[in-house]
Amino acid sequence: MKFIRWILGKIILLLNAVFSPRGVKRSEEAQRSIDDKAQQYALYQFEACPFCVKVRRTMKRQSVNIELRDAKNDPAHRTALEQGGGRIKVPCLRIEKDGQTQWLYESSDIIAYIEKEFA
Ligand SMILES: N[C@@H](CCC(=O)N[C@@H](CS)C(=O)NCC(=O)O)C(=O)O
Repeated sequence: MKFIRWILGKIILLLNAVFSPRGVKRSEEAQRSIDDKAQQYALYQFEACPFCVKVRRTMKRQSVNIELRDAKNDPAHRTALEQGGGRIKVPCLRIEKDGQTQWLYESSDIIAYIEKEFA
């Protein structure tokens, strides 16, 4: 079972690399402003999780460079996700806004959020 999951993960990563979406092109200034805004966010994720791949593809499409935090292999990020968000489930978007921290789970909610904030 673990081996099948590993193989599936590799296939997902390969397909994602081959069919990588194109990012939207902005002026340098507009992209700088998006990059500044993206610093308020961090995406807790597993590299080969299909739901995380879906979110990363949206980020790529929107040319949004949100920091990725590996919650599978990095114990500090894993603990931060568990303590801050309340559970180990990925993807989870950490949002730091107006001095408040919010943890958004569910890939479809994260995608809708990114599209609304950055499109
Ligand atoms: N409905 C969720 C499903 C997310 C999900 O099942 N994520 C798996 C990884 S692919 C997970 O976090 N499992 C917990 C674990 O493996 O510890 C979504 O769309 O975000």
